[in-house]
Amino acid sequence: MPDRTHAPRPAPFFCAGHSFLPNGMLGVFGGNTGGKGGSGAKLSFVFDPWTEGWYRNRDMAVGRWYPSVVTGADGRQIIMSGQSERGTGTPTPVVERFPALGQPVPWRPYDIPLDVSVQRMRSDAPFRNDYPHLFSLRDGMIYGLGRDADQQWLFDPRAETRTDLPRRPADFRGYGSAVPLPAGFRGPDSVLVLGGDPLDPNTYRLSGGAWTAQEPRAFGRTQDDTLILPGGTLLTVNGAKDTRDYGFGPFNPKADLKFRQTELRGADGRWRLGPAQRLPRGYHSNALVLPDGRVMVTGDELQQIANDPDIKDGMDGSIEIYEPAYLHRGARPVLDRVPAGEIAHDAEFSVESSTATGVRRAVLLAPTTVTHAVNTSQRHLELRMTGVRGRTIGLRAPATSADAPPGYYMLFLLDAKGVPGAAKWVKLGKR
Ligand SMILES: [Cu+2]
Repeated sequence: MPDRTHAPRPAPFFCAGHSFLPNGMLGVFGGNTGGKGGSGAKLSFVFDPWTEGWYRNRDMAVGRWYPSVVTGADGRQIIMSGQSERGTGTPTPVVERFPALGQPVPWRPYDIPLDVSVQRMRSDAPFRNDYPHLFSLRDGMIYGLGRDADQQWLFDPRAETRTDLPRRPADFRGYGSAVPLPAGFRGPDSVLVLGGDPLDPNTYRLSGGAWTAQEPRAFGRTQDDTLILPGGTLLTVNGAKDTRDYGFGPFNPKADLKFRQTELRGADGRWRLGPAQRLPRGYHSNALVLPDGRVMVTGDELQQIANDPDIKDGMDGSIEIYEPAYLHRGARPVLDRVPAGEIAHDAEFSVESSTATGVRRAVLLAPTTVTHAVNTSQRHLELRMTGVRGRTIGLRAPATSADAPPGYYMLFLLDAKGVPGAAKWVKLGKR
């Protein structure tokens, strides 16, 4: 493992699927046991970010290499797709849930799931291609958006049924990003699908059961990551022409500039170019928003093969930090204190800020865990401000767990210029 201890790699969870649990831990499912072009592992793990420890749970019914996982409104995880234990070319239609109904949802950081079982669900998800985009939207339904245009499905996690969504306008999308669009005080009710085709710069929105073409980005690309920033702007980083190809042929580490080019989507839905990344990052790249408002960009294979002089150590070398323009517009709002305990949905609560009078917006941003451009957990919600008294700002939590699944969120305060301060973590959902 590329960690401080250099302990032996405990399990082959290479290219697994993951999302967060209400207790702040990460559920990680699947992997690759090797052979047969990639045999799916049945592994089920939980990662504890406080101790950086791993806990093993009972195996899934099927192996999964390249699965997707999403956390639903009840805090349980739904696991779909992935190449089965029989090897590449055998994506599993089996849908499983963690923890199984009847077992408690891990709620607090000391609730460590150990030896907990998954449960097969009655509905199947016969995706022809792995790593579908999965989202739990404000209606509590799970949206399964396959890479194939004709495999767009709606799953009811309670009734355990699957129904068809309309065919997506664009054809096959491989390793493009998708984002649940911010929807103000409510949870998201639409998804923007981007990337996945180097020849198609368009973006496509699924909303109200219908697809519409939206503003294009400047370039088509695959392997991109699109993040929601604290103010609701979208940021695309990373990208390639194809797996291990930045535009000048397979395994050529030279990159067409456009694959290093970041892009930003403002409130008007229009895209504009941001700065170029120092290095191109495509297959197995990664990106996330840090609590201080910066963006961390990392991962990739090809440029590291070419540029990492220590490649023999087997570690992915570099991290780039992007500082969005809002970090360079002068003083930032200060968030001094947030509730230490759990915040119930729809409850009023207060935070303390020494810059309270300048605060115009308060926002929850879910942490993200992304791989292969699949990011099921990011979510952006505005919090209603109920009043400011001195340093105290009254806020109201999102109405339901369908709007915002239980768990940890970054709480950002923003000023009139849209500048966010550094976030503090809050725990949403009260037992
Ligand atoms: Cu992979």
